Amino acid sequence: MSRYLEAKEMYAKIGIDTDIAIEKLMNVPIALHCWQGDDVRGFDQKVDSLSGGIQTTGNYPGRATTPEQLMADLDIVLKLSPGTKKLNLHACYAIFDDENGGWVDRDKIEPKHFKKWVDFCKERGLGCDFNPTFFSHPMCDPLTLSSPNEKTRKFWIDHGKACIRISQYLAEELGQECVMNIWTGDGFKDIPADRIGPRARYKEAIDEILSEPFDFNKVKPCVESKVFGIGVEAYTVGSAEFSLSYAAANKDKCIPLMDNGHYHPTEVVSDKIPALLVFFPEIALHITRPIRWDSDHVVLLDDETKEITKEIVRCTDLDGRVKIALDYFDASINRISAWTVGLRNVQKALLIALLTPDMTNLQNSNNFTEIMVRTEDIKTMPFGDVWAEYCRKCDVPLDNEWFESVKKYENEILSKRG
Ligand code: RNT
Ligand code: ZN
Repeated sequence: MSRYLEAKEMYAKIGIDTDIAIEKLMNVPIALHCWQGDDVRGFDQKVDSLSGGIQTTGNYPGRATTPEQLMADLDIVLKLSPGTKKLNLHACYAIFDDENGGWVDRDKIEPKHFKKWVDFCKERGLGCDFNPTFFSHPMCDPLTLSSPNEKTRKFWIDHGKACIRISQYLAEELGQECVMNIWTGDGFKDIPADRIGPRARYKEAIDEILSEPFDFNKVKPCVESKVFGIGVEAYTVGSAEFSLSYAAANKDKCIPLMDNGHYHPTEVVSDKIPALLVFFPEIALHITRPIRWDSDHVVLLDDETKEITKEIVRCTDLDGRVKIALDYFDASINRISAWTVGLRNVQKALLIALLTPDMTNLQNSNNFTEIMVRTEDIKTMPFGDVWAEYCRKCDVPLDNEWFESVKKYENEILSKRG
């Protein structure tokens, strides 16, 4: 008997149908963040180093510097990763060329600047999420949507509105919803004299952006909170309370987004998921790995990642109410491996969750001993055999079978990039 069939029998004994789990996982879209491929630089500005509260560290060779290179790199990741993928683009990845009139600033970008990305997605059957880029730009003063300077605010509000139109275009062209995430690094390095002014302006600015017409069934604007960033240690305008309150007060046009790198180190997003789902029909996630702070390390198959996916599965049965996206950027290692490891790990964690029996009844009858015993026993079940079967069904390489091809690509292509 094959290892998969043996594993299937073992899982059947604890009430799990592995075929159903595999089938379910295949259809869960996970948004792949284009920005791991070029250290969050994009193509619209000359970026020497990032600004606006985020930072990439490392200087590994082979970063993509053109849309063609980034697309080629993404293609490798797509081939090496099982399941349903979406692309996740930032506005700074607009493609300007002679055919579409050349460069324009961020307040003037249009759907046509993303036509090549639409073609890329169409050819691969992908949906696409989108993000306005409120950082690494001369119009950060350093604030954006919360700036006291009207000209600055208007520029960034116009950028946000342009992004709503582009998101609507992406959703319509690709026939899938487009999650459009609003994150800014607005904040202060030291204790502010005025904490409420920036937040009041931020609220008004997001109101204005969301007054741009869009279909909420197709475009899902989000507000992402943050606790602090490099250079803005003392105060973040879009704090957790601000962002959650904004989303709660604007449920007809906005959903909350939690990035698990954006909380105090002992807080866990896994526990926040069910809390939010009691109040919000839909929520969005950025899955990352914080080490001590929002360090955006590659997602590993660690306990909190598994706890996050367990909650997604328990609370929603993967019905799409939780929008799953990756958000990390490690510039110190091979970027294709970084992308692939993180994406495969989120898939693995979801599969583990699908292979875990629902023990709600045990909890409701106060059988806490049995919950502990069963939870620990599951850890030695033959998960790897089901994962291997999932990879085979998705026609992607198994663990231990893909890294050689990335090394080859590095030798032949990445190492030759200037
Ligand atoms: C930054 C936020 C934000 C960005 C991306 C590039 O701390 O997590 O989501 O990482 O938009
Ligand atoms: Zn994020």
